[in-house]
Amino acid sequence: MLEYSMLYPKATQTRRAISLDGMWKFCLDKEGTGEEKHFPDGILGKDVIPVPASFQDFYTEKETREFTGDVWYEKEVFVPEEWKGKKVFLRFGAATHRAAVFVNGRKITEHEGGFLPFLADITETACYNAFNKVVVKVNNELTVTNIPCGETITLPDGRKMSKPYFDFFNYSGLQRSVYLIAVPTEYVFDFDLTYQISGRTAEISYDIQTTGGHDVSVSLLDEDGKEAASAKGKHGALEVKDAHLWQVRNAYLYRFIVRISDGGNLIDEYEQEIGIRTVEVKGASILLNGSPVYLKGFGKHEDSDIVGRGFHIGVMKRDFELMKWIGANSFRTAHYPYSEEIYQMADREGFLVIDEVAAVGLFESLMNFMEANTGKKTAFFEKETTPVLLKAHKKAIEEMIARDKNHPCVIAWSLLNEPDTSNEAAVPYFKEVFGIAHELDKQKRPRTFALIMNSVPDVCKCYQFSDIIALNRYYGWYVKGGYEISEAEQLFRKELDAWKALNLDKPFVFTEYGADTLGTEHKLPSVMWSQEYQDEYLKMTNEVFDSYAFIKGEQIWNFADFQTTEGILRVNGNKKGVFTRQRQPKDAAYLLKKRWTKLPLDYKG
Ligand code: BDP
Repeated sequence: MLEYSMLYPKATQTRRAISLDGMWKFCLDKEGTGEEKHFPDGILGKDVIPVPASFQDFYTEKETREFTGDVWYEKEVFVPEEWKGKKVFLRFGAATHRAAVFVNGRKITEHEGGFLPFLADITETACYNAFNKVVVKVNNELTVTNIPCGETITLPDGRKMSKPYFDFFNYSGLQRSVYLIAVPTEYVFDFDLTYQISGRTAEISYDIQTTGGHDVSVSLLDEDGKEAASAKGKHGALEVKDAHLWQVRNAYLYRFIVRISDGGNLIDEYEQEIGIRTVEVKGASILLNGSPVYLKGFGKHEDSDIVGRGFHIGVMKRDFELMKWIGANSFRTAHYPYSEEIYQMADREGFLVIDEVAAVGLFESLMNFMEANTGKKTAFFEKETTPVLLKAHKKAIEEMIARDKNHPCVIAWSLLNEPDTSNEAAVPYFKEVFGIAHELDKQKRPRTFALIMNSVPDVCKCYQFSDIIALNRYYGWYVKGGYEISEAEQLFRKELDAWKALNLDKPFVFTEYGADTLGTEHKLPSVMWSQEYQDEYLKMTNEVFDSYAFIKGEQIWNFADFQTTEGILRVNGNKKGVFTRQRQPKDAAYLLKKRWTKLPLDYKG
């Protein structure tokens, strides 16, 4: 059961939502003694920092950028008098990776997991018609008992350091919007929608949860604001005649309005934009509204200059414009659930989203994706701590599905990225993780996980759990790059022939493939890292994709260059972007645009 409502904050006739974005007081807690020093009553110093943002890239000291431990935020928040008698919450879009929230010196709540929202109920603690001191302790230490996995080491001089088991910078802080919200004591807590389409008529079955027993009614408005259907009761169905379907890159959004009332008195009202569409996997096809779709697009990151992993509304807009320009129709939220505003935009723009939980780094090594190649025996899921990790992982899946289930853009759940599946110990773990996703998602969307390059047919013990087989493959980069690319192609085809021989009758999607490329490098003839090589690599890869009928999608790694931990394998970040980190095209962008604008939506359908 969910601890709190995951509905996006919204002002309606009965609700209020005030954004607390802006400057917050901020300090690092180098000794980790903030509580002893009474930080919950007020933090140290006068420094202020923007929210939402990662804290790391504002400062000029390396010690701050690399800081691992507790950081503290503080803001004075005015709670209006007229909210007395309502439920009042603080709502954090995310706090990476864990947080404790204090109001007027009292601890209200804690939350574990850095990429999903949570509420702090301040109804009782808040001082009304007055300013309240909100203090948040955020901790960014990595462990193997929470996702994403990694370690925190201590350097000889006593400073802590993050050692991610994954390939992106450990950005952290209050990276998403914070709201102060008020809802009636009896309020809409959650809802589930499922769709059935027959001919021109759609049936929307709905299931509403409220915190009380009063009557519920629902109404559906079309894009002109006309009522398309309505019904009464917490559970029921809406029949929509001449329904406008939500289609790929051609979205139609209805407004779904839920009301609780007591006779003529409105108790609560909530509304959300929804899209009528079905999604399923049938044989080797991914079907949207019964028609086959071929995925073209990216593995992305929430990552940009200055704000790091912080949600930036302008960067989001630019990214969607670039994705449209290049002819993409989909992306995977590698490697964590993204900011909610991004799904709202994908709903509006008609993009297909593979929604990924932050289960990355489930492999026993530091640069795990490199070590996978060595055949080293790891058995990640056999640790004593595995049950603790599993619990956190399942909770994150529950929160992700609760948050994202009513977005038409979400067509599949990715439940892990590149886990260790070479050992039987992974099987019971996968069973639980795939089981809970199926149970919680009323739309029964397809589930998947991204297979690391050593997870080939005779090694991987878990691909049978996937409804869509998602492969991360780097033939021509980590395997036989440069002048050896012809051999890379042979090995690539050999692996795909082995998958084909299994006759799985499931769709395959490439959720990663790519080559690091410096936006500044040109070389004729090509060398690895040059833009010429990225093109050469893509030509080879695209030919391979085109020769196998069961490949139903290509999501290149990565949309844009992104920040990673420093090291010999990364030149100030991962440079596999088709766009630079500043969102300008590399040569490969034009090659992909040419291909993707031509490939029909039902390619190989
Ligand atoms: C895969 C990971 C991804 C990395 C990518 C790479 O899923 O996070 O960034 O490879 O090496 O292992 O570029």
